[in-house]
Amino acid sequence: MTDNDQSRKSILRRDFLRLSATLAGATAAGSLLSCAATEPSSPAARDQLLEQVRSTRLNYSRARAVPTICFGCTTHCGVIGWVEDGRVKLIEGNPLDPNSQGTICSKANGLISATEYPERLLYPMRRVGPRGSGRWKRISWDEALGEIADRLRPLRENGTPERFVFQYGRDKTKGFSKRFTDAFGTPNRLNRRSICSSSRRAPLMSFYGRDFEWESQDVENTQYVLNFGGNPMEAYQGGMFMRKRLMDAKVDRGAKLVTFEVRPTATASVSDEYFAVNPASDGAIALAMAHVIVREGLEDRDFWDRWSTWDFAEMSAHVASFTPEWAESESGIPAATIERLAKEFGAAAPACCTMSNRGSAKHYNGMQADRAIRMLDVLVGNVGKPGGFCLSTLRGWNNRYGQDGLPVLSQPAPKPASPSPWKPGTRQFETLAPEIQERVRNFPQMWQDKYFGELATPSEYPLSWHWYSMRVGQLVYPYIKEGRHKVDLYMSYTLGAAYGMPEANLAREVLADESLIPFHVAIDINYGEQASLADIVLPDATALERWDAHSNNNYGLRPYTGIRQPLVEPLGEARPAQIIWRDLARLIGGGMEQHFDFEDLEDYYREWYKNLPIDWETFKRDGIWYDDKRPLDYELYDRAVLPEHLVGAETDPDTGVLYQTKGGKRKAVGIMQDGRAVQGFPTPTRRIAVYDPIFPLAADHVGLSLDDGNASPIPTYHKVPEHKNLGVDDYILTTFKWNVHTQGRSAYWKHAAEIVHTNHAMMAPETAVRLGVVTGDEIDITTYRPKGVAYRANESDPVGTVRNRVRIIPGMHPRVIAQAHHAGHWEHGVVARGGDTAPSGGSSGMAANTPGRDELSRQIWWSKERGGTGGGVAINHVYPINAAPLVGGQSWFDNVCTVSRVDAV
Ligand SMILES: Nc1nc2c(c(=O)[nH]1)N[C@H]1C(S)=C(S)[C@@H](COP(=O)(O)OP(=O)(O)OC[C@H]3O[C@@H](n4cnc5c(=O)[nH]c(N)nc54)[C@H](O)[C@@H]3O)O[C@H]1N2
Ligand SMILES: Nc1nc2c(c(=O)[nH]1)N[C@H]1C(S)=C(S)[C@@H](COP(=O)(O)OP(=O)(O)OC[C@H]3O[C@@H](n4cnc5c(=O)[nH]c(N)nc54)[C@H](O)[C@@H]3O)O[C@H]1N2
Ligand code: SF4
Ligand SMILES: [Mo]
Repeated sequence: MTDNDQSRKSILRRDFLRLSATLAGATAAGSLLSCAATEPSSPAARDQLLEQVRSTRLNYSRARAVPTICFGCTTHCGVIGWVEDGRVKLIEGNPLDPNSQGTICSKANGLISATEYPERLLYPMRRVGPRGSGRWKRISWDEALGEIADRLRPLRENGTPERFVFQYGRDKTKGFSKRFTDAFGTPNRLNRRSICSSSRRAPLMSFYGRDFEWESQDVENTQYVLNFGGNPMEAYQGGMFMRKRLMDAKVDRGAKLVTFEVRPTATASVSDEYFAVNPASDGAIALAMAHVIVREGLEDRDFWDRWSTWDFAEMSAHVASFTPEWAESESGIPAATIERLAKEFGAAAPACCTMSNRGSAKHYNGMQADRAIRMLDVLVGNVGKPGGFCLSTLRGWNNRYGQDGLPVLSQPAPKPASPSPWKPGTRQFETLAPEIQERVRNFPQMWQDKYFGELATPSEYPLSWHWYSMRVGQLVYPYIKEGRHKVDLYMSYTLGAAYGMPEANLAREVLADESLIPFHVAIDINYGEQASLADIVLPDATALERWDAHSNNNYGLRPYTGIRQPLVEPLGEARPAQIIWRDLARLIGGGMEQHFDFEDLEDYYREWYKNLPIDWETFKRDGIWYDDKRPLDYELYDRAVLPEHLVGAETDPDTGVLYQTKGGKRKAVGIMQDGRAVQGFPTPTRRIAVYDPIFPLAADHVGLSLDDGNASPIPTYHKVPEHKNLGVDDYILTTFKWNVHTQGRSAYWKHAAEIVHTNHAMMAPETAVRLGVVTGDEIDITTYRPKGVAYRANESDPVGTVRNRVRIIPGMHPRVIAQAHHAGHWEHGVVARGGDTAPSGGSSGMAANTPGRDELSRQIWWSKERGGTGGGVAINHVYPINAAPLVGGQSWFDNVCTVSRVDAV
């Protein structure tokens, strides 16, 4: 190819991208139009339709462009909202964002749908019927906050603040809610990271240290990507940041993408090679690749010896037994293929990287699978190299990983102190069950110092809170049911547990039980399944109406930050959650109020960002601050230790690790390499902990057999116990995310629901033949409770059955049945319910008289009433609670199921 050809190709590619960006925008705007485009049967309806079209059309010359940060999914792209006549009309990408580089996906405009949804929550509401009955009355903010404060105050005054339990899903207030729970004094800040990514993050934090809980592969410059079960073209935390970079790397630079999956995703479709693997076998493939790399001498020995904690000879002996032939028998991928791919990966080093996500990690053996995958990067020495597995300073601007001269950004003072750990002798400790007290007493000091009771720090899962507060969200409800923790007031925020947790029926049962949860406050923007089980519902301002601080790891490999700012005033009486907590703190009093001494959220965030090298107005105008003068974050580990960390530092003569003692605490700050004091990695050894003794240590303390793969200090493979003796009629039930939807919260975004509104059970053609079904047939899927897992909600077997329709997908693994998340709602309004005006699991009575709802119902052309599919089926009651040992990550993709055809009568 000539230079000319090359540049023409890039130009064509650029034009294509520009065109597709325009089309993406147009699709979003177009869908707004199409919301209105329904059967203009009468002249009046037609006029109304035209008016609606006119009012949604954006007049660029009159509109104001305001940058903010998208909240459409976990990726958090910088976006620009076009505001006209007090409404946001269109959302586009912000080209100043170094992560998203000006791109957005179709979900971004869902923020407008969420804001303008006719059935949106606009007023505080108090339950009037039994909990869950759907009977509500509108109340004033004073009444709502007054009642909540009156219930909370005595808990604090009586010294039992822990009976206030706060659980969040996507909290992007970045520490504001913690300010509230800390000031209150409760350690029970719970999340649901374990059902999301904890088993994916733990291996990273073990290898590289807590500051690198997420990587930033240099996809832009890579030559080769080995992807184990990530779906960046449709989902993925940071998928948007990879999408354009991956396509540029592939099209402009001929990079190769190889994907291991169980179904043909969009990522698989743009991959050069896609393999449907046996479920939960990714770790076997990775170890066999390590075997080939070592056997062929493709490793970067110098990098390994310098940076890994594991002796090369011992590692070689370990991987020797994981042959490609063995991996073929585990994974179904031919040995010759594994061998070829390993050699290609090794040959591309250091411009190569691994990628993985829930597909590899959310299994009983997933934590070790990800450790095996991560080891491949260390072996070929691509870590921190151009085109390699890079680590940017996550929350770089907080400067936790010692970058030189970065502005320090932090919450305004006075910040409240965090609650104290529950140690033997404290009142809280003495309330624990004797066997739990015993376990905690036996913990090493480092865990005793972090123990805050069974909800926040479940003692059976010490690694869930060892590196970072990941918690074990799916156990919160069963633990409350078991009486492990007494709750007086439960507050949920951005959380859809009643719909999206595994065994969501158990979550609902506990949420509905007033003896277990006497009072439930839900802070939400929409009346979903979670809010339907509350006593008071508080309407939050949407992401287009509020402030939030922003932080992400940086795929542009330079520190950056952004700001979420209000584009429009909150509708109705909605209020930003921060204002809700401020006002509650003032009402509760007792000193809490001193941490909430601000009138305006803008003042609060201005103070937070006061050390940015640009002024506040410029920051608001750009929406993003990016330090483009800095060297890229390559080989951070090789940078000199900061001078302030060298003061009084001592070197351990055996390991070369540099320690500094500050305030009586000894901390590793760097490592000597070739006579230089360099930073290394923020792990205790300042090296990459490919060998990490924390796993057997944790196992030992919770009584997990050291034969269990989860207990291994080195990356290993162990078969999922319940997959060992699969019968011929057993299948594996999996689940996934659609590109146009986001979790449980987008089903009512009409443009998204028009594209995808159901969730058929997907299966390979050969599976359908075995079962004697064709697309559209009904089947019953029954799941069974996994044997031998650390926690079992109860011993009953099976878990449940879901009736769904078949959709045949060529290219799927024949053992796998896959059902998408997002569909099957019975709340979140009439769009989410696929036109069903009579919800099955409780009633959203509050919405019955919402203006515009009838019109909205008429527009749902996919409703069952009109012969369509309706809104799909709720599936989460059949996914068993299945917390893998130590880290507690939910094994979403291991479920053994049987399938039977529902014969037509
Ligand atoms: N469009 C969209 N984007 C999102 C989200 C969303 O809801 N919608 N949610 C965000 C969130 S919270 C998350 S956690 C991320 C999730 O991002 P991803 O992890 O990339 O996506 P998932 O769909 O959760 O699961 C990944 C894939 O694992 C596959 N899989 C199942 N079992 C196996 C296996 O044994 N081996 C392999 N190799 N693959 C397997 C499934 O088929 C599925 O496609 O996406 C984020 N981005
Ligand atoms: N079957 C199946 N289940 C899954 C998954 C799967 O792939 N398949 N994925 C799992 C994963 S990875 C995750 S992360 C979880 C997600 O589970 P959840 O954290 O429960 O996330 P959502 O379902 O998005 O629900 C969040 C709630 O937040 C509300 N909300 C949205 N925006 C705002 C806002 O701006 N302010 C406030 N206050 N509330 C808001 C929504 O209305 C909704 O009620 O689901 C898990 N469940
Ligand atoms: S990927 Fe997520 S954050 Fe980015 S534009 Fe789409 S919805 Fe918004
Ligand atoms: Mo997630």
